[in-house]
Amino acid sequence: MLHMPFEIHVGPNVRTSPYFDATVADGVRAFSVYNHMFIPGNFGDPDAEYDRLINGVAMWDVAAQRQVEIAGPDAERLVQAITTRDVARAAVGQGRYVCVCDHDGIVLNDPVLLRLSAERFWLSIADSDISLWAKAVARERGLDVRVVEPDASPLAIQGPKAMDVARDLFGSWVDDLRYFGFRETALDGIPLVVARSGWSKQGGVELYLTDGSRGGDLWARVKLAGRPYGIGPGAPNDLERLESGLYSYGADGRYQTCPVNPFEIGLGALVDLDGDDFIGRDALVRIKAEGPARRRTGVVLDGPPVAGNARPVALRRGDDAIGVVTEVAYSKRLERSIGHALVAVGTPDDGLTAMLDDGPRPARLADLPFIKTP
Ligand code: THG
Repeated sequence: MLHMPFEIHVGPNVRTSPYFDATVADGVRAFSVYNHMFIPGNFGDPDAEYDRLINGVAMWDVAAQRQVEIAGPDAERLVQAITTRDVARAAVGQGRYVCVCDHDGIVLNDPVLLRLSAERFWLSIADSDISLWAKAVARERGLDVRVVEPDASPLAIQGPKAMDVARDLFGSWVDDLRYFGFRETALDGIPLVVARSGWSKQGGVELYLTDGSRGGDLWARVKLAGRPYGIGPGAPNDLERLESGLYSYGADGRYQTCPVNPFEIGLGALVDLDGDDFIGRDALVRIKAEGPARRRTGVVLDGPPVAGNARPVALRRGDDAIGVVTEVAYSKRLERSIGHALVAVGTPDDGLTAMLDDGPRPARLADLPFIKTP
């Protein structure tokens, strides 16, 4: 990991999750901050945490994936206005991966959209303040909706044995959920929403706890059900997501520091240009017609295993800056250092140099994903 000769000061302005005490009791060793909330970063054993995700089952406090609830007679109109998907086609009980873009087509967030009823939606957001955007658009357009942060806190169960745990907890109906499908239910009187989703390509569910006072109870219940399968605590895994090609809002783009549009990061399929109007549509029509100038790609780095990076670094070809390497990690499965990069379209695949903090590294581009999961 990165050498950090300092601590990060945190105080009461950073919010805690309903699972916070449980994760501390289970040995969390590092937190990050996401949506102004602590999110576990690791539990001190990166190899074991990665191994559980790839070969077993892991449980993650991802309550910092906050929900923006949009409810009321004009809910569908507001969700349509602020997402790139054709929301009329979103069914109750079926989630969808969506983009929220600004008027220039820049990605502000890449949430999971859940339609809880005809007039009630959740946007399960990545790390940016979408409730502000949603509230402002609603009021400026005179829409009859409420935009609130509900008491809803996801706990992810991920890995090849995750569905075994979910089945033991809820019953065999969980196997019938389609990807991003969900259902409201309860577990020992703990109210929650079970969804077939999670920020890995290893499969599993997310439990959206809807009574924040029961976080410790739910954590304990999942831990108990997972014991026969060797469950252990973990966190969204940067190495796995790099291998699997998942987009990370914040790492691979952020509207303030590294503005990107959906077409250049490989999320063009989330843009429904044939459906109803939405904010950013005109810009995205133009960008699609012109062809994006950059593209997100994999990158392989030569030399000893990389330590990880604290910030994006330049990617060069000779003296030309041709892009940025957004995140790197060493993959034991691939026996190489890999990363994601944003590069100018037309850049040759090899003869590149990644300007890592500890020195330049020879690099070449590679297709995403590095590892496909069936
Ligand atoms: N779960 C929930 N909320 C979230 C995330 C999550 N909010 C923040 C962040 N993650 C949102 N971003 C993503 C990014 C990728 C995926 C889900 C949420 C994902 N992608 C698959 C892929 O790219 O292969 C499937 C995409 C698809 O089928 O359209 O799962 O994880 N609750």
